[in-house]
This record gives sequence, C-alpha cells and structure tokens, in this order.
Amino acid sequence: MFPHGLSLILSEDKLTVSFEPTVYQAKTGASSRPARPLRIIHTGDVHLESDTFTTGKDPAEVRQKLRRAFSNVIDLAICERADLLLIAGDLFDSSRVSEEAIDFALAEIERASMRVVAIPGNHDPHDDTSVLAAMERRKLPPNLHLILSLEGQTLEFADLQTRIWARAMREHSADYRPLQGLSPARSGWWNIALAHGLFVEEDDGLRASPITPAEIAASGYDYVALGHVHVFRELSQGSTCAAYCGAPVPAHSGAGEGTVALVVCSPDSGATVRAVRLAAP
Ligand SMILES: [Mn+2]
Repeated sequence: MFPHGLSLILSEDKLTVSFEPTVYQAKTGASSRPARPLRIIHTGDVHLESDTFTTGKDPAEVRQKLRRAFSNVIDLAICERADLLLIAGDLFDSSRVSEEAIDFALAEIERASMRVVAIPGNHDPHDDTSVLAAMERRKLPPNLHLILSLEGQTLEFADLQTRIWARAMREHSADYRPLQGLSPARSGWWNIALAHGLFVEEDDGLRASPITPAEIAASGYDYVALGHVHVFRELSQGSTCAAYCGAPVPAHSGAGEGTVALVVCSPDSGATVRAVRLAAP
C-alpha cells in the first residue's frame, strides 16, 4: 500500500515517483469564508465600579480610572473603524451598581456607534437581580445587543455576514460550560463566539466555567472571544483563532499595560488576533 496521494509511474528505463499533494481544507476554508472582511475590537474584564481592581489613591479615583479605561476602548474601536465591539463579560465589577453607572456605560456604548455585543461574566452573572437584567429593562442604545440566554443564543448580522453565539453565565461553577451547546458554524458567514471562563488543558470537573482546547478546536468557528483572565493571551486551536483580550487597565498594580484584542477576519487568510496596548487611563 502506498500512502494516499503517492503513485508510481513505471516506464521502460526508469522509475519515477510522483507525489500529488492532498489539499486539506480547513473547517473555515477559503471557499466558505465571506467575501467581506471584518474588524473586531474585543474587550472584557473592565470591572466598572470596582474600587479595588486597580491602584489609586482613593475608591472614587479608582472608579474614575476604570471609566476612563472603558472610554479609551470606545475611542479605539471608533479610531480602528471596527465593525464590531465584543465585551466578553465582567463589564461591571458587581451587580450592585448605581443607575448613574449604568447610564455612563450605556452612553459610552452608544457613542461607539458600531454593533456592540456583551455577555455576563462571573462578576456580573445573569440572574433576576443582575446588572445586565437591569440594563435590559432600560431603553438600550440601538447598537447594543446583550446575550442573556442561559441555553445559548445566536445573533445574526446579515450586513456583516456575521453570526455571534454565546451562552450566558448564571453561576460561576463547574456545571457551567461556556461553550456547551454551541450552534454549528454556518458556511459563508463569519462565526464568532464569546465565552467567559477559565481555559484549562483538561477539564477535571473541578474548575468553574471551564473552556478546553478541544472545545475551541471542534467549534469550527473563526474566532472565540475569551474573557476572565486579565492578561492578553492567544489560545488559537486547530483552525479556530481564540484569545483572552486582557483587561483595559492593569489589575491591582501599576505594572504592565491595559490591552484589547484586535481581530481581523480576512476573506483570504481567515481570522488573526493581536494585542493592542491602551494609553494609561
Ligand atoms: Mn471574570
């Protein structure tokens, strides 16, 4: 038996071995990618209204710093002409936030003008008393889309040839798997998922909100926007690009820089991600 693709051509005086390469088609291969490119700014772990998340002289100063960091993200998304802004959980530090703080977040999101998709995280999980539920009861800016379904929900933006799936977190526990029930990737669309949880090589059943390499690789999605770990880290698996975006303001210490992830989805080469450093707030 010869390996697949190998053939022997026997002629009168010589033996020629030729190898016809097999073309492997990635799950989101060129033929199934949209013709339209897509630019995404991916943020998360903003922790608005915390008074301890980062360094500052007093709690009010820390809260202002976090607000300025979120405004920096919005400015960047506008400047980068992003088609989408993704917020992968923990926009707020807790669900005990003032109406004024919600007003601030909504006004900034409206200023962004591009489509904004947000999910809950373990600091702002979704239940009846959650801050995102309170947000949803308001008149939302027309560009804001909250994914609050506990079973999972897909948003489709036909003009962007993009579909976005996520499953909201109610409780940060081992029973909650952020990528469980992922809807199948759709050919000819950009397939994007948001997931707030902990990347683990193997799920031992003990860690809360686990996300495994196998789940990312099996998704067949173009990009998985991860939230929860506060430092940028690319975690692409198989043909799926994935990353933690990092927090927009360095947590707890003045060292390091805040980041967001810039994702470019190209009809020719698929999704790529890189960290963009933000000015100190
Ligand atoms: Mn978190």
